[in-house]
Amino acid sequence: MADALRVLAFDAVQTANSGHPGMPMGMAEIAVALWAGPLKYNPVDPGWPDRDRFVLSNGHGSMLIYALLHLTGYDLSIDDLRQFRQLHSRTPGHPEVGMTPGIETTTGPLGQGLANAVGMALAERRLAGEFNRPDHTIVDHLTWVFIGDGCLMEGVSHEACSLAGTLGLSRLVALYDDNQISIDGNTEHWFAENTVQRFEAYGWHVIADIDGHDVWAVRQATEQAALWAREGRDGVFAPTLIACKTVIGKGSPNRAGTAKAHGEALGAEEIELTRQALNWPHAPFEIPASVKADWDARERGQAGQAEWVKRFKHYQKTEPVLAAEFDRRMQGRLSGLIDDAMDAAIDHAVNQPAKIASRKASQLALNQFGPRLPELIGGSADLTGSNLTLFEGAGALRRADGGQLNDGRHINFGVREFGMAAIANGMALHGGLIPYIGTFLTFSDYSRNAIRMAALMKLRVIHVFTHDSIGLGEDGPTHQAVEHAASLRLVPGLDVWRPGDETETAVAWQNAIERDDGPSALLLSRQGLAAQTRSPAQIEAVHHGAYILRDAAEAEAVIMATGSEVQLAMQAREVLAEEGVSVRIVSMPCTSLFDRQDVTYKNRVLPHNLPRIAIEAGVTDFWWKYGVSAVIGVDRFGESAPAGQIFDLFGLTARNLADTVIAVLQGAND
Ligand SMILES: Cc1ncc(C[n+]2csc(CCOP(=O)(O)OP(=O)(O)O)c2C)c(N)n1
Ligand SMILES: [Mg+2]
Repeated sequence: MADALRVLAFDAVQTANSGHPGMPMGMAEIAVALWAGPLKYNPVDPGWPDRDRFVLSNGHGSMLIYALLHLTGYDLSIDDLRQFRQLHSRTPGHPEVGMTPGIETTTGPLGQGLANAVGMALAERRLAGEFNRPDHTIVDHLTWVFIGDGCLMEGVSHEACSLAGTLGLSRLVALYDDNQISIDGNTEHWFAENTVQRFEAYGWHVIADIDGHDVWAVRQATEQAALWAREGRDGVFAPTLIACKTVIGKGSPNRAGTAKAHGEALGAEEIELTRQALNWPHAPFEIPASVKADWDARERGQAGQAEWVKRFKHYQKTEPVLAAEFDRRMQGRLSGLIDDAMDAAIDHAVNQPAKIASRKASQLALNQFGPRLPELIGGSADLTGSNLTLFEGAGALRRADGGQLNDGRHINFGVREFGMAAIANGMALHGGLIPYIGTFLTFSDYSRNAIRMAALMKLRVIHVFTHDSIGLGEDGPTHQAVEHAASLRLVPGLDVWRPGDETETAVAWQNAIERDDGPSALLLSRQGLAAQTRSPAQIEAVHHGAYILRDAAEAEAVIMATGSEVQLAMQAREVLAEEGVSVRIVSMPCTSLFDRQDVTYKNRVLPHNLPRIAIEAGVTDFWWKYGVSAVIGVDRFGESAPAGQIFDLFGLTARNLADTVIAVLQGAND
């Protein structure tokens, strides 16, 4: 069975003349042990809720999972494998969720799949706590993840595995491909720590020194881990690492054990030698019927799922409300309560207008959304009191007895921004939860690639980024975001919100929650922002991403502003009015959403015949795409000082904005 995986992998890589044969060849027996062993899956229905989750964190070995999916009976044909790495094929270079049935997460950026798996295991326990009842265990699965040396070298593996150990996520099992090879060669020169002791220090269970080419040995280890997952090991509930000694490219006489096996086609000659060594006489992409029959997991999968369906039907009878709620949650549908939450949030903003920071406004909105939407689960990277991510009644999520989690809905992620973001992706991928996570905007760089992955995977993950500009003041340039709003807006599919007051913040939250095809980032101020008044129609218009906040009958120019600069624009408007100049104020809390509006709306908000002046406390480059005549912003790092002084220093004042408008108008009239 293992050789079928090997051969499919090196033949597909050879056909594409690109890809990674070494890892699939080295992990073939481990894959057999798990996929023909304790892994719970149904090729006929890849999405059934209580399947085990399987993550290939060392995603360069994508041919391993494609071969597995094909052989076990998923809807992935041999022709799909022939198309490996070709345009629009279902077998892209690295596994991509949504492209291929059975792929649970997009992997390739090393280490993140492992962190995703931690998020999946966390989601499983959270949902088990919510939905399981005595005698009704409907959430009861494991998360298995393959990892390589690269995953373990990446810092994110430390962040995620440390937290997984602390939370005692026993249903997480990692299988480590310990082949001592990465691209540059033998890892002894750059990766020499004791991995077993490292994971023991995290509080994991470790099964060490397994011969990764001995299917029986690996099978025993996986079954042991599955037992510990549910019953604990001497009363201790912890994730398990199974460290398997392997040989990269195993089976290839001349490439095995060398870095050359990692990412190069074997070549016709070596393939011939490998076929001989494996005693595999069949042509490329030809799998003997007996081997296929051994691999076919459809019957077993159907039976496993049927057993769960029976249990679920019973649950539906005795717990009909919970069962319906479980269905709703796993399908990612929102309940009507979101409208009540929104109405309450807007009511508060409109009827009790106050100068508050948008981070505070965010918490007020969360206080409405959180209690009504049980799928919302939040957290912060050790900045809970600053990010204001804790809503009333949320409680802190903690490990509980017997491998359970308590019912807390706020996660203290610790100072682990990247891990937090990748874990949140895993929670969203698992289904049943909408994760939101917080840190300072400037540290979005730490989580950056996980944000990108969320956008690539179209995941509903909400990033709460507070302290969004020089407006945070005395903490100085290390903490003051300057380029971050603009640079996050460059990520395709990420909606970046920079709301200007409580009303816009509530709308931002609603959009982020309702959006089911991508992540959102909410950029929020530390400092208080004046509340603006709006008509009901204007409140509706916030949902367009940009709208006319104040108009003038004979407007001569448009001022475009976001976030904390909306209030400055409004002040400048008054200054200009006194000097006989009328301007329109356009608030642009979410530029990408505005960009998606129809052309008529866009032209109405930003008519071509009026000059545009933009103001935002960040780099100015972004704004030129809107055909502006001038931008006031911050094109260098900030300063450590009280916020007001820094705003003055950079000319982010109503006076300077008014003067700039006048200068633009004079220039236009010259
Ligand atoms: C974050 C990240 N950095 C770099 C790479 C490029 N890369 C792909 S595989 C690899 C080496 C991985 O070594 P290992 O996990 O031991 O894989 P093996 O060669 O054993 O298959 C590197 C550096 C990547 N995919 N992701
Ligand atoms: Mg390796």
